[in-house]
Amino acid sequence: MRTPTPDDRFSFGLWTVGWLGVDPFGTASRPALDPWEYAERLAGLGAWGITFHDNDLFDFDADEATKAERVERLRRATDAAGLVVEMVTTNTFTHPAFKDGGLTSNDRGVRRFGLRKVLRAVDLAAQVGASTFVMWGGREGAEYDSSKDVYSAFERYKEGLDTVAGYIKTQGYDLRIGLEPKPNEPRGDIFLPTVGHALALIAELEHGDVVGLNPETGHEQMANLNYNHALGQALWSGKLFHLDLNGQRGLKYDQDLVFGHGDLLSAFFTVDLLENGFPNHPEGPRYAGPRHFDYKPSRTEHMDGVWESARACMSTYLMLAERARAFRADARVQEAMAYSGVPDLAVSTLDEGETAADLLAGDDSFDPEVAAERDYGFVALQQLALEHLVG
Ligand code: GLT
Ligand code: MN
Ligand code: MN
Ligand code: MN
Repeated sequence: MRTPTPDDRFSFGLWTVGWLGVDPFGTASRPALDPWEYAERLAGLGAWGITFHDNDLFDFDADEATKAERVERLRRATDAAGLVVEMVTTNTFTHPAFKDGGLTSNDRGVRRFGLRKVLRAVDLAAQVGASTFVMWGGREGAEYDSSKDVYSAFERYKEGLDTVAGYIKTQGYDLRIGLEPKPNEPRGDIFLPTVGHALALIAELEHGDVVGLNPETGHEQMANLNYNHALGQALWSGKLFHLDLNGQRGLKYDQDLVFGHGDLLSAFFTVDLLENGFPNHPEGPRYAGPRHFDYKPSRTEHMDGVWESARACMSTYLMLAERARAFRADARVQEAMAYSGVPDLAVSTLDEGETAADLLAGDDSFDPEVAAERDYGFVALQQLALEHLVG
């Protein structure tokens, strides 16, 4: 398999390779490096970009001078390594002040503090040239139904998002917000549990035009949902601004495995969609953003394993991309798709100008008994995908 290059536009959160293995049951299993050291190593592996939270770079209580010094230090390292900082986000989940949320905490003081922290991170994102600002509301939620007025929570969520999106516009920043859904963890239930919920909130925003999605593989799968349908609907809505690729096996805690180490067949179709577009609409809408990984190198691995896992994310993606291209180019696949009626779904159901009344008045020579006998051949088509995947 070829080595990744910046043209592949792979990017990593600094918190991914930088995860020390701290979990609810154990302390760190690896030493900490400085942010610029992670960045340099990622560049050496062929990554194109990095992403970070404000507090991946400087401590929660850092003074202005320290912040500026560390931002400058990272900037020198990324410039020297030819890395792009493509996305920045805010940590509104680690500090216990955020235990009931940042933008939707019952405590108004916390909400004002949280919003200020987000706005400062937006400035930082613009300063380092990021094009996406992710908002993962991991603490926006509840454990107990008695504890939240959900109407008020959505009023405050909307108010917060519109304040941030409006600020981006007023400042003239070339930034778009990517909301990241997740059903639970760390809260018992998180608001915006799925891509669909986030799309519905965006539709209510005043500045929704600059707000879209950052869907994560494992987060949709934790909700027992189909990640590729989530990506597809976000694309169809013009809202797939960014993504977090990783692996998850079933309904359990957020595993954040290496991309492909969860549901491999689903990962194949994720890459197929990203690389080849919709089968009936290869011209678009297409996802043109970074191939961004948000995973955790398992706690059992030391530093070699960290770099190995980052390499694995990229090489799995490249292998799947090659196989997905071969899948689409295979004449047997095109035939199977035609037999399955995949292209026919692109044809509008009504004739041009035809109304519901026309349809009702029209001929009803259609025989449902004949349609009932149709064979769709979906299994054969799927097996061709599997052949390409493992062949
Ligand atoms: C956190 C979370 C991720 C989000 C990050 C952005 S932070 O690690 O689990 O899924 O993408 O805030
Ligand atoms: Mn996750
Ligand atoms: Mn995560
Ligand atoms: Mn994520």
